[in-house]
Amino acid sequence: MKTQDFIEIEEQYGAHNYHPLDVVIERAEGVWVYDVEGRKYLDCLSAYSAVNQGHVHPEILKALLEQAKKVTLTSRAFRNDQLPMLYKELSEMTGYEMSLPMNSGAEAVETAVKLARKWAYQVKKVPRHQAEIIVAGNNFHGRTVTIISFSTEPSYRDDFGPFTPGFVVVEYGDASAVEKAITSNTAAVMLEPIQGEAGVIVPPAGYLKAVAEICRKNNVLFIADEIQTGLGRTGKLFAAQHDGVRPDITIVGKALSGGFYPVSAILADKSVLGLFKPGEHGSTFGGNPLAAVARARPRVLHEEKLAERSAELGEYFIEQLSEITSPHVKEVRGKGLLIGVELKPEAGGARRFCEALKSKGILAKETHDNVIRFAPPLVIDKETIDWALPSIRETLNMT
Ligand code: IF1
Repeated sequence: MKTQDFIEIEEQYGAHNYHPLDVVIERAEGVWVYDVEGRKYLDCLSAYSAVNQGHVHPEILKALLEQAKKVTLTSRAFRNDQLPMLYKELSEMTGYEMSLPMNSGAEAVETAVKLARKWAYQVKKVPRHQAEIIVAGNNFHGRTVTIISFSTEPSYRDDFGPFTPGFVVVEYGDASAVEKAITSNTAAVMLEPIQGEAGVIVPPAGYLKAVAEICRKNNVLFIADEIQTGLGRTGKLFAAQHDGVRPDITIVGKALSGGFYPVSAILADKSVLGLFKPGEHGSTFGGNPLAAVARARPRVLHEEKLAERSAELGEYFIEQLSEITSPHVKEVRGKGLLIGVELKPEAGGARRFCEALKSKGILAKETHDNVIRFAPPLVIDKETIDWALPSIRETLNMT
């Protein structure tokens, strides 16, 4: 079957909850993906930063296959030999005392919301069911009803009410707005260290540090959603580290499993994560032995110095993109290999540029109407970036 055949079947039988580029991928390796007609593309999305270490990484594949032959799912009703080791290795890698594994990023965000509320009632003595969590405008933390209850994007929330109460939205990047929004009922502040979906919005230097200090002074938990920015993507293990901040709760997902299998987790110290008692939270697949792939991922991150690569090659990529003269580009921004090219409103939207890039063998995706996101796997090399630049330059100069 050809590309169009697959598209027609997908359009007929599948819900239309996405508007994907018309490329039908059948295999991938490293930074390259291949469509059903044998065409090769440079992946500049990395499945929204879930494939940081490159597609089908052999070491993670090996871990997955070996485990899949032994046991894939025990549930948490029993114990298994992979979960304790994952807990230990996550603690050693991140410095947090404990973790709680889930599956999707949204589930981990929901877990963090529940934990922050529990901490408010049991530790801070906030009156039960009065806890407030401060979030940022233009946030993206997932698609569950509670999470979209605090989204500011109409298309993510309009037809999905009634909404979960207990959230206060403040302007991103303004620490004083956080301070003004804190009340005696505030349990936590939850932020993306860089807002990915909002268009790779990098906050002012010192913002996260100021928010963390405000939280500390006001006995409020600071929660960082590092599902997209974490695990090397921005040039450090966690993006919050660029501001020298250690959040009370860090949420990870996506690249935690290298894109092989949905594995997410929240990381915290015992004083917070120790509050969950048996039976109060969980999921069928959370912490299953197949999540052992998540044990291979940190090894790869460390062994292949992916965070360092992201910092060095991200700086180069941003520098080269910034030097492109184009009538359409408003701003190039980002950190590490999480890069956004914002186009001027008169450029006619980022989608047509992504379509043009596809025709040149580069897969990038628009976020919000005017931003092209460039986020290739962290295993990309300078030669491949240099290969892509002429096509990107040509595309950014199309009429
Ligand atoms: C979609 C966006 C990116 C995330 C952060 C939690 C989650 C995500 C910071 C939830 C997920 C994905 C979801 C996917 C597209 C993609 C996305 F455009 F939607 F926002 F990356 F920017 N926190 N982001 O980025 O994790 O439950 O998906 O595992 O829903 O369209 P999830």
